[in-house]
Amino acid sequence: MAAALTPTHEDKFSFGMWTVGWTARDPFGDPTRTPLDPLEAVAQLASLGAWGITFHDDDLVPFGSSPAERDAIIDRFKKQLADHGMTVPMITTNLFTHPVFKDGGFTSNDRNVRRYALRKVLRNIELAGDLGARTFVLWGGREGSEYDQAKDVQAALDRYAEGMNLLTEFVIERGYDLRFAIEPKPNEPRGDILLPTIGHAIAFISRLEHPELVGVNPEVGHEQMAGMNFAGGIAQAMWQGKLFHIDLNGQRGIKYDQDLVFGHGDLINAFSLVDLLEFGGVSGAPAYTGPRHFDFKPSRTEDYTGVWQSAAANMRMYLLLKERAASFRADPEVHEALALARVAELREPTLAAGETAATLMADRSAFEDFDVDTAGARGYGFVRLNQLAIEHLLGAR
Ligand code: GLT
Ligand code: MN
Ligand code: MN
Repeated sequence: MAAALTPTHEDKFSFGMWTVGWTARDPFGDPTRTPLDPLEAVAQLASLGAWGITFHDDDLVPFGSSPAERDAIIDRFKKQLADHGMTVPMITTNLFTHPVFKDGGFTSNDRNVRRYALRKVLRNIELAGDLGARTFVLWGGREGSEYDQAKDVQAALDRYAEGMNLLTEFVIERGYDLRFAIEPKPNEPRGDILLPTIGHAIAFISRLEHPELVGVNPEVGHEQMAGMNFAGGIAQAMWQGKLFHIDLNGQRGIKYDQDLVFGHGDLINAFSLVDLLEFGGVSGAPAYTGPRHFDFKPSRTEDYTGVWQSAAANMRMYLLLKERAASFRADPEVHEALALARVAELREPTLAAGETAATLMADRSAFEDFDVDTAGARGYGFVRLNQLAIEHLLGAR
């Protein structure tokens, strides 16, 4: 395998324990795989070249374990991490599996459930602090409803914000170096989920007491389920300074959440995404330096050989796309097409330094003397640029 396609710790590839550990139960069928020991997940992912593993509280410590059992499990897990040189960059809490959360956690209509959910998260934040995780993800899959009359959405947002404010206060008090990342999703398992897209989540965050501690963890498939352009959404999250974490996977159009291997869905958008993450910063530097986290589900057809092949495929897809994006960026014909398309010109402020509405109104060249017919007739060459991108993606150049 070419060196550039072999995952290393510099690539910061991480996987949810629930991804490789998914036993493939779906709404129509029983599991097709036996449960995976978390220690085995660490060993296998490490051997494939992954850098980190992430988990929900209940993925590691079965729901309802005694405090002594919990401590023993965590100790064994820490030793396994150390033995395999693996890190835990992110932790999250399961507020969706147990029936108690059927109407949500932070936004359940039942106040006692909301208090229980907050306690469950606080306990898990202590574990995150203990393991040195830097990001705490909150995916509110059950925060929502099926029926408009059943949920007072404005009250639910109040309770969501109340919960987030408590969590940020707690992290500040304890002095943890931990930030929160809200993961949007439009629907599934609820009919409609609160904070359905990146934009909704960012708008919500702006109303919190400590917005600086809260960002987003967008997932490829979740935006694409809603017909959104994922690379475009990520660019806005970056522009807002809110891309705290990312869930990479694949989705083929507007349908149920497929959680395919990264790049096995909309490949062109995956190419644009990797190009943005790796080369979209200042002078072609990476625009994002956090974990490249895979949140996929090995298909139900796969046995454990297929599970590990799928895990490896995520990292290889990312590295292949990175290599293809580098080749696109290095091509002189691409530079020429970018120049003709005036892509860089958009970086130039529309107004000159110190210009005001009055000086713009006095500038005849901007309006009275501006030749709109010539400007309107001129082509931008965007199709040629896109063709060049796809030729690089296909390895044709
Ligand atoms: C769940 C969901 C994912 C979230 C995980 C974090 S759990 O599998 O489908 O998108 O990222 O809670
Ligand atoms: Mn998903
Ligand atoms: Mn996810």
